[in-house]
This record gives sequence, structure tokens and C-alpha cells, in this order.
Amino acid sequence: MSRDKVIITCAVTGAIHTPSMSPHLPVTAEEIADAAVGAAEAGAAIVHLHARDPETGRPDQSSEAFAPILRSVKQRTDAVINITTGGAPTMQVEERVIPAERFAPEVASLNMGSMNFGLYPMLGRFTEFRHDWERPYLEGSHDRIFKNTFRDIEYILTRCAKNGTRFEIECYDIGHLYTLAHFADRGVVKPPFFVQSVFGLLGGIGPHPEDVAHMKRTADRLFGAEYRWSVLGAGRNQMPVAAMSVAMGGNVRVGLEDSLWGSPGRFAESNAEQVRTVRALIEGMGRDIATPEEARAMLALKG
Ligand code: KMH
Ligand code: ZN
Repeated sequence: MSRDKVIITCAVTGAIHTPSMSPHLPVTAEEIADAAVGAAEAGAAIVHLHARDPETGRPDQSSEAFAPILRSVKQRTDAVINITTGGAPTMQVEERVIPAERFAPEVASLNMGSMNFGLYPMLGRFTEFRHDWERPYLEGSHDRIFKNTFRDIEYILTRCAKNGTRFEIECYDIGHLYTLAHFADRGVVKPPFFVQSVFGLLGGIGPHPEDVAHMKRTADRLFGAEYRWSVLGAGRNQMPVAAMSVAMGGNVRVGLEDSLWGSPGRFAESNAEQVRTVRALIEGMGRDIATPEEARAMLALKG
């Protein structure tokens, strides 16, 4: 098994959860920046960032929304900054790529295929919403496609790669690995690939250990030594899937974007809490966490 250090990514707010779901979800620029700094202090080498409208908490891909977050995080930490190009499933790709193109981060996310993205099951669990947009946003996912066509993927790659930005390549199913292999064969994206496998979202691959193993086996066969494997498990699958990855030599992503939970039935009080939990798991399993500098070297980032 690999003894490489483990890169912890923390995705601090995202676009899946809405503000009424948890009092701990960061919404304002200050809250998002503080959450990212707290995660970095707890051991995250990479912070994956989305922005929100401060009044309503609605996902916001404008440069104005991202600027204060980036300024604050850069001043206060050395963490690798990773800007979403996924934005929200309601947005077009041209809007989604704005902050990554404008701010040229070391890393941007890149979603490797179009898919159903089932947010509506959360309507059963969370029923009271403070903002007008939240319920239709969740209900709408029943008949909405998270669109990432081959053209969209190439659009993001070419818009961001010219700035030296590299990618957190989000793969929600086995086919997405083959799509990455296609773009790699064409030379549109260069190794080492940072493959973020996503498990347990409705519309994507499940969180069963067989699913996790199949994803890794397929990536190993397609990319050999030319990739770094990371995982995220959605919702209650977050820590079990992280543990599988750590046992298999991989890297992990946590954060309130992916799961609101700190333990069964209890909200995590912060992103840092989830980082501390996964760090204890990693160190308890005999591996060390990577610093931001080590993550930069492992992923060949521009620094
Ligand atoms: N919300 C995650 C499952 C992105 O920002 O590009 C996927 C994600 C998408 O992080
Ligand atoms: Zn994201």
C-alpha cells in the first residue's frame, strides 16, 4: 500500500446544501473565508471554494462574490485554493467558469460528465426554508441535468489551462474516467491527474466498497502512476468512503459542501470539525497528512 502522504481537501460550502438546512453552513464571504482558514488550520492542504449571495445564500459565481473570500484566505493561509467551475447545476458553463478564469487559482474543479443530480430527496428531511429560492431549487433537480458536455469540458479546460490552473477532476461514475482518458489521449489535459471520485450522490455511482474499489481499479488501469486518487462520499457516506480511500492509499475530501453531518443525526459545527475527524482517521491508520507545499509537489501545481 502507498505510504504517500494524504492530501485533505475541504469543500466548505458548495451548492448542494441550502442555508436553511444547517446553521453551520457558511454563507457570507466572511463566513466562507473563516471556514476555509479553520479547515486549513485543522490540516486541509486544499480548500475548494464556492461563493454565495450574502443575503439569500444562493450560489453566486460572480467575481465580486469570490474576491473578498480569496483575498482573506490568501492573506491568512498557505492552503492551495481550488475554485469551483461546477457552480450550481442551474448555471450555464459560461457563468460557471468566470471566477476560475478571472482569478487563475492553482486548482479549479472540472466535472467530467452530464448527469442527473438528485437534490430533491433532501426535501423529505429538510422541510422549512427561509429563502424563496431554496424549495424550487431542490424540487427542480427532479427534472434538471447537471450539464457537462464534451464541449463544456473542453471549454473549461482551455479557458483555465492558459493560466496554468490545474484541475480537481470530478468523476461521478466509471464513464467519467474514460472521458478523462479521452481528453488525456488528445493532450488537452496533462498528468498528473487529480481524480476526485464522488460516491453516493443520487445520479452517480454508489458508496458501496465494491463501487469504490471498481473506481480505483479502473483509474489504476487507465492512468497507472500518472494520477492521484481522492474520494468524497456524499452525506452519511463521507467518513466511511474516506476510510476506504485511506486504506487503499488514496486522498480524501471532506467539508460541508459534501456532508452536513458530524456524526449520525448531529450536524457538524464547522468544516474544521470534519477535517479533524478525517485527520484522526488518517493518522490512526498510520499515514501522515500532506502540507500545502507537499500537495503542490504531488499535484505539480504552479505554486
Ligand atoms: N458538490 C460536489 C459533489 C464542483 O464544485 O465543481 C461536486 C463539486 C462540483 O464540487
Ligand atoms: Zn464544489
